[in-house]
Amino acid sequence: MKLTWFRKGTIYQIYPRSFNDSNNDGVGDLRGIIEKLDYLKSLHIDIIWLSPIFSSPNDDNGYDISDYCSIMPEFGTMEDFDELLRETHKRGIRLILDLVANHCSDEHKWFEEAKKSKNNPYRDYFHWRKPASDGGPPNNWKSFFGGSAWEFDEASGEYYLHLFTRKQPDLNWENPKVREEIYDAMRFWLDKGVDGFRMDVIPLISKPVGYPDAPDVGFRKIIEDVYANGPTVHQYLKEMNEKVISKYDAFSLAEGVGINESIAGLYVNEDRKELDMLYHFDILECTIVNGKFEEVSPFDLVNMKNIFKKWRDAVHETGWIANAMGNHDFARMVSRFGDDKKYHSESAKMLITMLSTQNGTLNIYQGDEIGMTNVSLQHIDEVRDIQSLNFYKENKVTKRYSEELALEMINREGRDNARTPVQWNDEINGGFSAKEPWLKANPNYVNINVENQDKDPDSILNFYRGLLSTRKKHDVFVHGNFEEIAFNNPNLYVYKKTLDQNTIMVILNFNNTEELFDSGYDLKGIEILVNNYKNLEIDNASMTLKPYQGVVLDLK
Ligand code: TEU
Ligand code: CA
Repeated sequence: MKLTWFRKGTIYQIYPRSFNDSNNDGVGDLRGIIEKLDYLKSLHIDIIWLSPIFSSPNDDNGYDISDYCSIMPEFGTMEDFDELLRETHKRGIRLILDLVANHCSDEHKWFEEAKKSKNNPYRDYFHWRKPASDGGPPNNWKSFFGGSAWEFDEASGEYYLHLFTRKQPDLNWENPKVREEIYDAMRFWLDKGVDGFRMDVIPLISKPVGYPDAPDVGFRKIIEDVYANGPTVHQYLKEMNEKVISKYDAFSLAEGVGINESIAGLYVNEDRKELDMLYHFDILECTIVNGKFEEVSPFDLVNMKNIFKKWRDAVHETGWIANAMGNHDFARMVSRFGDDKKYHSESAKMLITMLSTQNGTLNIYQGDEIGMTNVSLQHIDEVRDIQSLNFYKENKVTKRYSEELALEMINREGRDNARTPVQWNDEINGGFSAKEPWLKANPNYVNINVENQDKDPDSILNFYRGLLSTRKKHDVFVHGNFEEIAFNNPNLYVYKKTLDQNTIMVILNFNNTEELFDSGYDLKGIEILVNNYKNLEIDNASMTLKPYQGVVLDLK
C-alpha cells in the first residue's frame, strides 16, 4: 500500500483538559497546548489528535457537544484555536479534531428545540419512541454507561435514545438534515485547515430497523450485533467521504467500536471509499471480558499476538488500521501491559518498540512517552469519570461488590487513570497548573516527569524520540510482510518483517526474567536498530534477553 502521510505519520493524542493549563484555573487549555508544541516536535510525532474542544456542558468531558462550531470557553477562544492550528502547521505537524457525530448534548439547540413538541422541526433529529405497553422503555437496550439507553420525556410522553449518558441523546442519521448539519460542521473546520477527524463511535450511527430487543448475551456482543454496523452505516460513510473528506487533503480515523476483523474491510478497504483507517478495541480490551467493571482475564501474550495477527491479515494490502495501547478511555498502558514498578522504564520502552513495529499508523497517548502510570484514588470524591461514578452508584444499589472493591476496580480499570494531568516537572501538581487541577495529579510526578526525563539520555522520553526518528527512516516498521517466529512462546514475541529489500527482526521479552532465544542467524556484527538496554548478549545465533528487553535487528 502506498504510504500516504497519514499512514506513515505518528499520531499523538491530546486530552486537552489534562494536558497543560496556561492560565492556572486547574483546567488544561488551547494556549497550554501551544506552549508545548516545541516539545511535541521534539518527539518526532507528525499528527496531533485533539479530544473534543467544542462547547459542552461536560457531562462526559466534551463528548457531549452543545455547539459543533465553537470552542469550549474553558479551553479558550476561536483565536486561540486559529493560532494553535497555525503554530502546529508551522512546525510541520498536522492537526485532527474529534468528531462526535453519533450523539450531541441535550443542551444543544437541536435537542432543546426537539423537546418543545412532537411537531417541532428538530424533533426528528433524534430517536423518539412511545413507551412499551407497561409504560417502561421501548426496548431492553442498556447504555454504555449503565442503566437503560432510553430516557423518558414527561412533556411529550415519549422516550429518547441515548447509548451513552442521558445528556448525550443519539442523533437520527436517517434524517438527511442531520447528516447535512454534521457535514457542514466538518467543512467549517476543514476550511480552516484541519487535517481530518477521529470519529467517535462512528459505527453506531445507523440503528437497527424497528429497534429490536437485544439478545441475552454479553455487552460486547450486543454492541457488535445490535448497536453497531446498522443497515445504512456504509451508505452514510460513503456519502460523508464523497461530499466532505475527499474534497480536502484530510483523513478519517474511526473509533471502531463494535467492528470485528471479519467486517473491518467494509469500513477501511481503500476501494470502498469510506474511512481511511480505524482503531479496533481488541488490544485495548484484551483483558476485559465483556465490559468494564466486570470479569477480567489475565494478560496473555499469545492471545495478544493472535489479535495483532488477525487484524493484520484482515486488511493486508487492502485497507489500513491504527494501533494504540492506550487512550483516554483505558487504564495506563505501562500499568496494564508492563510492570509499572520494578521494570517501569524497561517495560515502557519494550511496549512502544512492539507497537511501533506493527503494521499500521502508530498512536501515542499523552504521557505514555514518559511512562505515566495508573493513579490510586483514595476516595470516591476524587473520582471524576462519569462511567466510574455511574458504576459506583449502581453498585451501591445492587451491592454486587463491596464499596472498597468497587473503588479498587475503578482504580484498576477506570478512565481517570489516563486523565490525570500530564507530569511536566516536580513542582506542585506536576507543573500542570498552580491551582488544584480538576482531577488530582498522580503523586508520582515527583519522579516521573518530562523535565527529569528530558535531561536523562536513558529515559523513556528519549527512547521514544530515538525510536520515532528511526521509524521515520525505515518504512518496514510501518508495513510489510510479517513472519511470526515461536508463535506459541508465552514470554517472547518475535517476528521478522520484510519490505522490498529490507528485513528486520523484532525480539521482545514480555517476561520479568531473562529469556534465551535462538534466532537462527549468525548475529556477529549485526546492526541493532533499537534496543531498550545498553547491550545485547549474543552468542553466535543465540541471545539472552534481559527482563522486558526489546530489540530490533536490521537483517538487511
Ligand atoms: O468511547 C466509546 C466507547 O466505546 C467507550 O465508551 C469504551 O467502550 C469504554 O470507555 C470502555 O469501557 C467514545 C469516547 O472515546 C469516550 O470518551 C466517550 O465517553 C464515548 O465515546 C461517548 O462519546
Ligand atoms: Ca486553563
